[in-house]
Amino acid sequence: MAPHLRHGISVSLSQRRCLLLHSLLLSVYFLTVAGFNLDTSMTLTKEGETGSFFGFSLALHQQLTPEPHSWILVGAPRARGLGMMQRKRPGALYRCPITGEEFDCERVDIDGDVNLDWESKDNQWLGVTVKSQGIGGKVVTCAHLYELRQRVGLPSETRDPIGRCYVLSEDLTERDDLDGGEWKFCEGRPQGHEQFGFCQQGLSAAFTPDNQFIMFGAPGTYNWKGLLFMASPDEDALVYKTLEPHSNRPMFEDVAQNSYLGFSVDSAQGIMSRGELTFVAGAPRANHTGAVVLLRKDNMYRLVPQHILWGEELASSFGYSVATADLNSDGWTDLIVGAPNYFDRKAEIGGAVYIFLNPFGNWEYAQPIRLNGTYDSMFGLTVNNVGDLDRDGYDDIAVGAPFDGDGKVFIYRGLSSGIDTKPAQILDGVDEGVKRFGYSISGGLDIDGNLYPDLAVGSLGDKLVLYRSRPVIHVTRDVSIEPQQYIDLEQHNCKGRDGVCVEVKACFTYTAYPETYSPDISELLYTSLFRTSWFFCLVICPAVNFLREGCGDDKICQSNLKLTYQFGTRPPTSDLFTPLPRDDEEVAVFSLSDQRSVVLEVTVTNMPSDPLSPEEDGDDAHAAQLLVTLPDTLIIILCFLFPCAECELGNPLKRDAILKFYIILSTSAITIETTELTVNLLLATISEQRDLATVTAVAKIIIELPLAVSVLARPHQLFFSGAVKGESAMETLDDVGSAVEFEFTVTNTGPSLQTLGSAFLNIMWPHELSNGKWLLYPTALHFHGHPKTPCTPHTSLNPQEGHVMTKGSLGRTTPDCLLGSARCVLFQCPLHSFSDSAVLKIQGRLWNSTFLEEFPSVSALELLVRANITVKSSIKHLVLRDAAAQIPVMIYPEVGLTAQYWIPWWWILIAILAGILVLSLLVCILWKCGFFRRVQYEDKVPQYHAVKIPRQDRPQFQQKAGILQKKEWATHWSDGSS
Ligand SMILES: [Ca+2]
Ligand SMILES: [Ca+2]
Ligand SMILES: [Ca+2]
Repeated sequence: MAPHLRHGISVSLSQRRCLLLHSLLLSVYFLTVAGFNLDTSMTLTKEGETGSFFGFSLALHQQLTPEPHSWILVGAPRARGLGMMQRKRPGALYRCPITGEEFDCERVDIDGDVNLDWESKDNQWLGVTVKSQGIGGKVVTCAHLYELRQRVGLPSETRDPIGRCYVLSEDLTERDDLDGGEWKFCEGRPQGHEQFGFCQQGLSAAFTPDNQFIMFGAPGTYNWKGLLFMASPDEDALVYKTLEPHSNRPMFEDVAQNSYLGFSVDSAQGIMSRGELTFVAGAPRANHTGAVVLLRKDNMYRLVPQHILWGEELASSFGYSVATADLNSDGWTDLIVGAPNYFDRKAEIGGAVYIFLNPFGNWEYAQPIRLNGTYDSMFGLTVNNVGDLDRDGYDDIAVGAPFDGDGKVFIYRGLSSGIDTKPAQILDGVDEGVKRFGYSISGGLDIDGNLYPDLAVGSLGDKLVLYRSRPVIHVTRDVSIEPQQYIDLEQHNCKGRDGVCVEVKACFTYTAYPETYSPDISELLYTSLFRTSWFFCLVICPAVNFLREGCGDDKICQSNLKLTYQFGTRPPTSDLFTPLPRDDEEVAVFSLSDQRSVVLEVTVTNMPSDPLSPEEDGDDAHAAQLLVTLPDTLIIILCFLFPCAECELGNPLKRDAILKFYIILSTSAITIETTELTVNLLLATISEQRDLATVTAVAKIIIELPLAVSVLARPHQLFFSGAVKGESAMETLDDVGSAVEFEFTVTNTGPSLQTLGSAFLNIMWPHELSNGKWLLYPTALHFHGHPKTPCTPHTSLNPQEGHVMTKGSLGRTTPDCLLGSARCVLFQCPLHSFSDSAVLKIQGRLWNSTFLEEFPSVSALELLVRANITVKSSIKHLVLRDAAAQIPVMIYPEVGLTAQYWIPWWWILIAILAGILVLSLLVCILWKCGFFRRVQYEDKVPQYHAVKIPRQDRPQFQQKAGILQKKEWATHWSDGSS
């Protein structure tokens, strides 16, 4: 038989060999995947005062000055007070050294005294939050129930739990002016629960990774809508905050009242885009399911929502905790959201954590992975990025479930594919004798100097446990089988005996961190495995079985895979696919303005090519695959139907199958130079089909620059008056005429374009009449753009302050540059890469004398100033949208000026008499023609009767919030009966 038996094969290995190989791979597998490296045998435990909630919050911290020292900072929000506050419970912050002692934590000396005339610190929960900025950085701790008191002792006494925070320098002292407890944003603002009275600032707090800001959650603000404040730890009065209720929201609403926005906070770069910092705030009661709001700061000191992730189940408290980590190490930060009250009685789930792998900033396509906790465990009460525990290059996370038994902490490992949903390690409170273990977690900092980050876990049982990480070696295996795909039964290749042999090669490599680390592995079973490069070959003789179903009577699988595609768009929330329009050459055209994705619809069929003889081909396609190759400018966000990495279409893809699926591609990497989208698609199968070749899906790109220009003139009415003045007589600008300022604003509504060097803002400035007399005299030009490339020409402007340029000669015309009756000077300003807007201001003067001389008898003149954007570019696929604007300026003579040009009285008399004569003639002619005879309408023509409704019977207009709510049809209402 010919050696082209290409069928799906299943190889059954001989029993003994199989076991050997299997046990070998299993041992390697264990070494590779088990994130086992938190040492549970040598933990450190610290204990605080009973009932103080010591360990409610904690933070690993390292100071560098005055001497290096590592600490575990611990919040104890129910700790008893000292001095004046004995018998009260104001809470406290503790610092614990890294020692084997259990009771050596000391109280940090802050918040010592209280003034009962205007504040109350009993039950203020100092230590509800504690965060460290990192090695040598600052520390923040808060008391979210700190109260302001007013009118103390009076019946009208008020108490407002505004909350406050303390910022401390690295050694936990107050070193500069901004250190200390004056971080009270809600003090001095309007009080009451509908305003800032119940702010509860500091229920959450976080430093931003760029060290520029501290974020404070204040979930009680605005009737528990919640608010996020952000301020600089080094600069006073730089406060950003989320939107106020009812303020104008150009993008979209954030959350409603009772949402608790700011219950949890975090921030990171690479969430919405690579370079930009995005702020993350949990709102666990938003819309009753909970939400997480992604925000950016704008230039008006606001934190503006960019995207909202909603919870999926009622009352699940989605957003109770949030964390950011790059789990798959792709440079895009992923989100981890806890929903500790998620509940499913049937499935016995109590608490969930959602892992959102970042879809390259296209959050509308985010599809979370849900990790479930056990019944009533409150799994997800806290979620934390604990750094790369095993130093494999992927961030790892820890999830607390304080009511799972005595409390547990689950460690999950990041992977190139996202996350390993099986916990790599489970830390159990039972092992440490701690109850409600896992209420707080802090990690990411190497406390013992072995270059592996360590982990501290707090509890509600006044105890905490520090786990140290052990070094890890990573073993990778590479198993290959020869021959790879096809086994030729004719080739009896076993040495020394009959039969077909398959050769299996397995190579093992280990890496260790740090590189100098030399693990002692002599005790391991397969000692020879652990050399940096080692491989062995195992030769086995299998029995080979062929699958022959679905291949017709000839037992040869001849498939007929065909592929068609079309580009289109598809909203994230619906299945509606809209193909892209096509140009004259039938090529799809993708107009890129603000869309973030494009969809490729692929249809694969496996039909007989000739329906009359179906046995010839169209057999099952075994191991059918689609190989997708993309240029650098495209990134796959999501594939429907199959996992993107493998593109398995089925094994086999059956006869008569029709498979339709969608590949969603991110456009974020498309640049101005990209002219077309090309995606190479190649079908593959091990069945017999010779005509499979790469299909290139192509679409043209037209880039629409979403630039807009708008013009504003101040004032938009100008007047001329006075007497004609010779040019030589003018000395100051006031002699020229009225001042006017034009403001041209260029906005870019789309994403920031990096290569905009060839675009220009052009202003057509009507500076003179065609006879050369001055019209609008430019005096100054200010452009907020690139400082090194100024606008051109600058010589047209007033050359010397206080002096005026001169013109001559005479004529009479209407001023418009496009009609040729006026001449314009072209001001051109280069637009460099900018993200929001660029503003050009030109000040000018009306040349009074020209208007007096040339337009003495007009009542109004219109002068047009035009602006547009042009692109000097060889790029043909660039289109400008809304890129032109013009503004008319009305010019009037000052009152009294036109009066001097009077008309003789007899002109008027003659005109009136002539008018009466013409009217009489007209009436006479119409009468003769029967125009005034009444027309008789048919009865069936509907008649309209106007009935006057008495005033008291008319519908009354409602006065709502100061705005008159008019019915649509009542535009103008004049009433004779009032
Ligand atoms: Ca990522
Ligand atoms: Ca890791
Ligand atoms: Ca360590």
